[in-house]
Amino acid sequence: MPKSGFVAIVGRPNVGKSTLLNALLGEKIAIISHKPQTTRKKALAIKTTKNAQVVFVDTPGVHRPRTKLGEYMNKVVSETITDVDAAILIVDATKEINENEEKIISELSSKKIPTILAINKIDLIKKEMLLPLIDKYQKLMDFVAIIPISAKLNDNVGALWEETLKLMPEGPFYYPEDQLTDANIREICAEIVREKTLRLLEDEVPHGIMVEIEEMKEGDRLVRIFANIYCEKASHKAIIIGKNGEMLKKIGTYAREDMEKFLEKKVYLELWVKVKDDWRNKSNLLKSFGFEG
Ligand SMILES: Nc1nc2c(ncn2[C@@H]2O[C@H](COP(=O)(O)OP(=O)(O)OP(=O)(O)O)[C@@H](O)[C@H]2O)c(=O)[nH]1
Ligand SMILES: [Mg+2]
Repeated sequence: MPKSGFVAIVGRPNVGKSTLLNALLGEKIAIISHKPQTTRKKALAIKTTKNAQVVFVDTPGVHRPRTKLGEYMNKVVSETITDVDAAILIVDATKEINENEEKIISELSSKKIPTILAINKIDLIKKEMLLPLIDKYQKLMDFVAIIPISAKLNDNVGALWEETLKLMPEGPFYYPEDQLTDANIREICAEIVREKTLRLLEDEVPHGIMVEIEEMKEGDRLVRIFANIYCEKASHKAIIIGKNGEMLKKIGTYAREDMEKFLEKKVYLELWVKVKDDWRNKSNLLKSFGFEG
């Protein structure tokens, strides 16, 4: 009998959840940036071997919300935790534990979710710091295992996979063996554009950005993609476009390069910047962008 199950990847913002997801899969499914609150919706990464299928669920970082979108993001985490066979809690080895982690731990404990603690970014600390760190976390919850990793360098991610497998119940596969994610091509392309804005723009501007693929025309060798970048204010629009359109050009160039790798075809990309006033606080706009509930 094969094994199969769902595993939530949870933690506060910026600890490396999406980086780990990609490392586990060996493919770039989720976008990554050095800014907190990069991930907004849950995303599935499906890893299938001969005898097992594990569906990892990437989640937004748990934080103190300041917008309706933030509230939605936190809710996604709570709902995800309710519905999984196990969880991986990721913490950043260079950071002190804070109230967001305490909140997640109390939720995992009360729902009795078997949880592995992954202490990430160990490439940034001295080896002798590790034992005291493990000791500290051990006192917080009865973790199934504590595994130090570097998601970015793919260090010890294999050990984490082995521990995860041990927690999976017997059962049939949920998805076709060759499926890697539940996200569709349009969603991934929109996320690629958003990733570039997060990497290239400063302060609040990228957090107020939403990307929508308006049209995608696929030919034999070329894919034409037309996308809208929505932002919250006219002043943000000017920043996104940049002097002589240089910023938008940069965003487009980097995004196109990633899309070409992902789609394995040449891409023609056209980006338009539009303003949607304070959309992160407007229920109807959030809904139209797919942030349901
Ligand atoms: N040095 C180091 N950096 C890492 C490691 N893992 C992730 N990072 C970096 O940490 C930053 C955040 O990574 P993400 O994967 O986007 O973090 P996240 O937890 O998904 O963040 P949110 O989606 O905002 O909640 C990026 O700059 C990553 O390159 C690691 O093992 N070592
Ligand atoms: Mg993320």
